[in-house]
Amino acid sequence: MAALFGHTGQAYTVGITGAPGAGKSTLTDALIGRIRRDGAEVGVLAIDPTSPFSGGAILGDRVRMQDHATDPGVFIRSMATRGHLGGLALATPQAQRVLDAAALPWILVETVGVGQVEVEIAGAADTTVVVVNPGWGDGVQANKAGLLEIADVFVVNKADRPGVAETVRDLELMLELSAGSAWRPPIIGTVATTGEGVDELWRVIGEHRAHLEASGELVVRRAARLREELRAIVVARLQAKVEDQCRGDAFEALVRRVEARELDPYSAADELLG
Ligand SMILES: Nc1nc2c(ncn2[C@@H]2O[C@H](COP(=O)(O)OP(=O)(O)OP(=O)(O)O)[C@@H](O)[C@H]2O)c(=O)[nH]1
Ligand SMILES: [Mg+2]
Repeated sequence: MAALFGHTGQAYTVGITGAPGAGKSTLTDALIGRIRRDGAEVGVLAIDPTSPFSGGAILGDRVRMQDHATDPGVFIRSMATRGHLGGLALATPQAQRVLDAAALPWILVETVGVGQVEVEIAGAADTTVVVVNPGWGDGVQANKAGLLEIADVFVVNKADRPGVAETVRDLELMLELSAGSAWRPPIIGTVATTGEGVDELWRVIGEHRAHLEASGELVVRRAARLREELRAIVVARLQAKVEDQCRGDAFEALVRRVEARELDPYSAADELLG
């Protein structure tokens, strides 16, 4: 990473997140096709935090993106957590950097938007696309999962199914309530399986990028992400140090002295850290 880092910072990252089965992989596949039509190269990270055994979903991603499997302008990598979510939160930006350093101008990151860590990973993109499906309460679910806050663009995918208008209205209402920023997330209907709406989605992603660049917010966002990442690394290192300190003979000896009431726990901690 030390060798690569100086070569990074050029790629633009688009996060694609939403509930399991919302059509994220199919949509990602359609976006790959759209990007390739412009002749640009693209890297894809499909992150699968849910299943520790994971064959299923990752194989699914491969199958769904196999149109592009032999295209040298497309690099697709699946990553699983093996039950260690925190590790994934640290590993994902590193994986993005490898693709960035390889001079891929676009990086798409697919994550399942459930749970705090996943949403955190999903939000660590330049543009975050939140995918929902038609049907009552889907907007509410996005809100509950914390996806509303990280959304730059909403996609109502599976727009070939009934209930699109209600879902759009639902999302609009919630955006109304949380309004206030300079960018209002647009809501795009798509049918990922046929490619319907994908051109418009791509256009809107471009608009959001232009907005971030013109307003200076892109620089601010990226700086905030680096700050958060550095902080997370420091916390992880300190945590490892703590684990190290709190075992072994010296630690056990202190526990015994506390047990014998020779020492109070605070003084014991001072002694250990000193
Ligand atoms: N009818 C319809 N089906 C769709 C559409 N988009 C995706 N699907 C189907 O929905 C299913 C799930 O699609 P995926 O792309 O795997 O969804 P995902 O969000 O990546 O799923 P996970 O990664 O497992 O969370 C597949 O059977 C797709 O063919 C759509 O626009 N309309
Ligand atoms: Mg998927």
